[in-house]
Amino acid sequence: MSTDAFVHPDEIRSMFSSAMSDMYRSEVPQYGTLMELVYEINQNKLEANPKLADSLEYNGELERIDLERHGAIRLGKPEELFNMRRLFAVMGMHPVGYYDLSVAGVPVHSTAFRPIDEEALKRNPFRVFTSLLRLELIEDEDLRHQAESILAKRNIFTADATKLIYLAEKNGGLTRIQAEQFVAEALETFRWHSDATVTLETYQKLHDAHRLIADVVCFKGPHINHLTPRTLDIDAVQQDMPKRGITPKAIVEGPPARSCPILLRQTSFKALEERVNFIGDRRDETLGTHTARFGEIEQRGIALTAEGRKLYDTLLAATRHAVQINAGGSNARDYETELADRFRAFPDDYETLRVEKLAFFRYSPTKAGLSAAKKGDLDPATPVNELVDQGYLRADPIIYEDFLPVSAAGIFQSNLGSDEQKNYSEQSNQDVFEQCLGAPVSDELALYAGLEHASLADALKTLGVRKNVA
Ligand code: OOG
Ligand code: NI
Repeated sequence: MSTDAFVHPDEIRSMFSSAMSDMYRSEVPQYGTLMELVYEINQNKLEANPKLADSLEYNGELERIDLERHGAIRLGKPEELFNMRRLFAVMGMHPVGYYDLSVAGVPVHSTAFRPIDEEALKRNPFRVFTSLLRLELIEDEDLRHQAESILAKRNIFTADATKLIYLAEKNGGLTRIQAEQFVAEALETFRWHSDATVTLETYQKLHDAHRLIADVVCFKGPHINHLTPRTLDIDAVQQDMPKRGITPKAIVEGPPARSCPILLRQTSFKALEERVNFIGDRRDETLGTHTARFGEIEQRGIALTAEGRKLYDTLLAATRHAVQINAGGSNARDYETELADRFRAFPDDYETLRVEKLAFFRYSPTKAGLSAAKKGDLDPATPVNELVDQGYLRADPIIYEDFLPVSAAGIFQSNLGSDEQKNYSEQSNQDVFEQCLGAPVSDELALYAGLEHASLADALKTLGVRKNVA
């Protein structure tokens, strides 16, 4: 390879994700503790459950488990979102999905930047949940204008990062030296800055309007606010966290524990109170603090079809209607019981999930299928379900790579200081979000459906069978 060949975007993403993890570990020590705990529990789970280990290995997920994490940032103005899309594109991360967080009384809407194709996901599935502040939801007009003019003055990207993004777009990639420089420069945007851009008084005014507004508006950049490792057993991690001095939020967000995990389960904890220097503070004194950064863990399960997702949303809404968690989280056990009861209506074996088309699967021919095809024993008109029953075709869960708005709302809420659940009416505005982004967001369901179709078409072709779905 010549020295000026381009570095693959997947490799730049891995470099960036590992640099980010190192930075976060040094900024937020509890993150390191959490990583150790998650690693130990994942090892135990794999040892105790060889079937799970085999299936992860077969699907190319075993290698990515320890690399796997997501982060989150909150941006202040459209131009920041537009340029963030360009920055993430350099590392093969693209906007997928639209999340309206006004449902949680949080004035943001969001997308996830993530790799899209299967190979890229296998190499490194690093994702960043990215929110844009919706200043139009601030009622006080003066305060809104003040926030706008503070944000107008800042540039969250270094001059060199901007230049390297431009070069990557113009030349179609970055050389090794440019890629290394890009990672170092991009990291600057995500770093914590303890110098605020405002006085304590302005901070407090914005904070009173909404803590999140102060977090976005008063600092030089969109500090990464958490990095989340993927665990294979979230209940075990949640249970062991207090032993390591970490206090998790009252409940695990998302579906209940199941033998076939679906979608995403998450829990978080408050990590750090930062000391902040406000404008006008004397050099030798620190008057204020700000809580921005937290920790989170997640467990991922199978991606659901539109129908499966509808069932999930219905059961979750019914649970939340029946039991609302109070601010202290003292009725968390009632919520968990209700959730488990309601979700008995959701089939919990892969075969039913597949046959009832509630979830997405990756198909591949088995050894028996290949040898039957070779011998000419396969009737080209055999329906898919029969091929599976006969052991000629195998179906593995496609993992959910995205986020859940109600869970995200719970995570936001908990880190803004309360476990109380709030159910607000929606104020989605995907069009405006996409205008700011300068591109449409991909539809996650279409991506999973595409993966399933492609794998089935490939498998059937190899087996020499026509597509007969039923
Ligand atoms: C993002 C919260 C959402 C998740 O995993 O759902 C999130 C934030 O607090 O900025 O990270
Ligand atoms: Ni998160």
